[in-house]
Formats: sequence, C-alpha cells, structure tokens
Amino acid sequence: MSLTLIRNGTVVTAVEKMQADVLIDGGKVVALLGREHTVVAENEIDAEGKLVIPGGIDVHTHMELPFGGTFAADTFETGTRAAAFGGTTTIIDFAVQTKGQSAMDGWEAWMEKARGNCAIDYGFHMITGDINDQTLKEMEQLMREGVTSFKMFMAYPGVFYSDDGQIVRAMQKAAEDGATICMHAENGIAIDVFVQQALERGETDPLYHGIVRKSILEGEAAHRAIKLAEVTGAQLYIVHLSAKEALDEVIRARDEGLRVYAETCPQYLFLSLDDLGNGFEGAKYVCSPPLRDRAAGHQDRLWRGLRTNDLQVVSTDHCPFCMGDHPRFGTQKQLGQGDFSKIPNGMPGVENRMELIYSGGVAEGRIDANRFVEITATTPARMFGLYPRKGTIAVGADADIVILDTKATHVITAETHHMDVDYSAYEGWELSCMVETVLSKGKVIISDGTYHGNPGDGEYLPRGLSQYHN
Ligand code: DUC
Ligand code: ZN
Ligand code: ZN
Repeated sequence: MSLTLIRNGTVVTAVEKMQADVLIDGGKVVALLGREHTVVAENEIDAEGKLVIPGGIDVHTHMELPFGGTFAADTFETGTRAAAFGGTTTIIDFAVQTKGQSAMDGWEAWMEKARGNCAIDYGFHMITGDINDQTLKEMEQLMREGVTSFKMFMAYPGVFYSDDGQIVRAMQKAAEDGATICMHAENGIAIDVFVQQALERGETDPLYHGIVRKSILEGEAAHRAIKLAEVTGAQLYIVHLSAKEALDEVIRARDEGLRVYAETCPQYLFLSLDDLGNGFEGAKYVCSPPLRDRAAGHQDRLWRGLRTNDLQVVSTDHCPFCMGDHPRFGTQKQLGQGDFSKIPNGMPGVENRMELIYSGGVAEGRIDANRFVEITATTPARMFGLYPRKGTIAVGADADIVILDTKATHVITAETHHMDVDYSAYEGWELSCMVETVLSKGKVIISDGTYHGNPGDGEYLPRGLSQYHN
C-alpha cells in the first residue's frame, strides 16, 4: 500500500492539540511529523485550517433490528455508509438473542447480516434476551469471539426484558469473566401500567409515550441496576441515559468508587418532550427512554455530566423507522396510528452524531475539542476493548481519521442524508462544522461528498475486555 500524508492540519486527540502531519502506511499511522520535515508521499491530503481527529466510534447502533413487527430501516450496508459520511469509522451494533434461542445462534445471525456489507469496521455487543444455564455458558463462548459486553433490558416486558434474578445471574458471570453489562435502565413493568391507563383514557398520541415513561422510573431502574452490579461486582455501563434522576444514581455510584459508567445520546442533549407533541408528527421522535422535559433541567444536567466525566460517552442508539412505507420493511412508524405504544421505538442519528456534538458542544463552548474526541472516540474504544487500535491518532493505530472543517456550515436535511430513512430528526438544523474527508484504515472512503469505498471494506473487530477504569 502506498504512503499517505495528511499535511498542515491540527491533530486533536483526547489530550493533545498538535500542529503535525500524519504519515500513514499499510492502513496504520506510522509517524506524527513536526512541520519541518522532508517526507513526501504518493497521496497527500491538505488539511490546512482543519482539525484532524480520530474517526468516531459509535458504540450503540441497531442496524436491521427487528422491533414491533418491523425492522430498523438501515441495513449494515446503508447504515455503515451513512456513519462514514458523518465521520464515524467504527460501530458496535447489538446482536440479538431472542427468547428460546441460543445466544451463539443470535450472534451468528448478526455476523451473517453484517459480513461483506459494512463500509467501516464493526463489533457486536450481545443482547441476552433469555438468561438460563445455557446462555451463561454461551457468554463465555461469545467472549472468546470478541463479544465482551452484554446488553440487558429492564424495559420491554415480554420482549427483551430480564427480571432481577436473570440480571443477577448474568452479572455474576460477567464479573467472573471481566465482561461489561450494558443496561437499558427503565422500569418496564411499571411503565406498562401507565401505558395501559393512558390508552384507556384515550391518550393515544405520540406525546403520551414521553409522558408515561417517567424519568423517575429511569432513575429507579438505574438505582436497581447499580445495586445489583455492586452486589455481584460486575462492571456496569448504562446505555442511552436521558434523565437527571438516573444521572444522580450514576454520580453517587461513581463517588462510592463503583465501576459504573454511562452514555447519553444526541437526541437527549438537543431534543425534548416538545418534539413529541405535534400530533402524529411526534412519532418521528418516539424512542426509549423518551425525550425529556427541557424545563425540568435534564438536558443541562447531561451536558454538565459530560463535562465532569459523570457521563463518559456519546453514542446514538441509531434505530431508524420510516414515517412512510419502507420499500423492504413496509409500514413502520404508522403502525402506531391511534396507539402510541405500537410506534416502533427508535430514531435515526448515526450520520449526525459527530457534527452535532461538535457544533452543539465545542462550538457552543460547552466542551473543548479534546473532550469532544474523548467522548466520541477515545473512551468508546477504551470502554469496549478496542484501544489503542481504535480511538486515537498515534503510531501503530489504525488510520481511521476524520478531517473536520470547523469553518464550514451546512444544513441537515433528509433530502441529502445517507441513512435509509425518510425523515431527519434534525431537519433544517444548521451545523457549524462539516466532515470533509474520512479515512478508514488509511483509505479515503469519503471526500468531496462522495463515498469511495465498497461494502465489505469494514471488518469484524473481536474486542478485548474494557480498558476503562476511571
Ligand atoms: N430503544 C429504542 O428507542 N429503540 C430500540 C431499542 C431501545 O432500547
Ligand atoms: Zn435500549
Ligand atoms: Zn439501543
């Protein structure tokens, strides 16, 4: 493979901001050069005036997730290509074990969906939807295949839900093996009571999805998950944290020295209950946990948590469903006309995360550029056993690199996005930066608004144990 040199940019990692040129050979970074060098390369990319950052790592996506009678609209092919357009060069998706199924079979089915289709590298967490003696043994097998984190749901009774006994058993096994338990922390049993009561009152609009899934029930589930992690000694990572009550629980646990971590997502940092309120249009914004009441202060607390490292990661929970019919998967959000509980839960976002967090975070002065890199790439890599191959720009790391133009503005619209979904949750939003060039393992896969890669360029990443102990 020929040499590539990224010249004249400002290289930003989680800790450094350097005037340096990046030399790439064989898909790896081989040198960071001060400006006064004489190296020339066959491929030279000018990054004058731009930031050169590690490719984003989105540790929470759901390509083709079966949900509520349909499937998340993006396949591994369309979803990973869209991710690349947005400056994300690695995803960790969720393979699913359904009730009665072996976990290994679930993982193999997801490997099959992804194989040969991905534009960027990918790994898997395993959703363990049926903890029993066999699954516990399979957790060990999965770890040998590089699946070192297991997602459990305290929500969705009858679907993905695990009871406290199952959670304890999985956590004991995780503690024994060094795995991480990822938790969807919402009290689904209590929520279902409120759902039924709302429907009986004729409260059927999408808005009520946000009202019945009360933030206190996220706090309660986070508390319970933390206590179960404490009693078993497992490492716990709370996914898509949206509520200040849950954040308070994480802060308390961390102050007590527990290995408890959490991510939030752009939708919780930028959108709110108001977005659920415009008749059935609100279905675009139905996801779980739901968007929260801005006036109650959740958003401000999440931003503060990101600044203070009480929250360590921003992922997307990318799980798109169309408002109109999807050409392959048919009716999606419309399944919930007249009954909000039947709206497939999820929102698109894998393409928007990097630019949204830079624009709303760094450009707005909420976090600095190093912290931006840390929460979107470096900590995700460390948290899920991919560092230092991924998540930084350093000698020996994969040359997964984004050139970010922080002077260019552009507007998000479904007309030009690359996700296979017919709306954008951020339609018309002006961003104060733009992903210009994206390299995956040294190859330019995005430049001039064009994708230059091929499905199958992305490889499966067997992951190690978590390297994050902060
Ligand atoms: N939440 C969503 O919004 N979609 C998929 C699964 C989940 O937990
Ligand atoms: Zn979830
Ligand atoms: Zn999810």
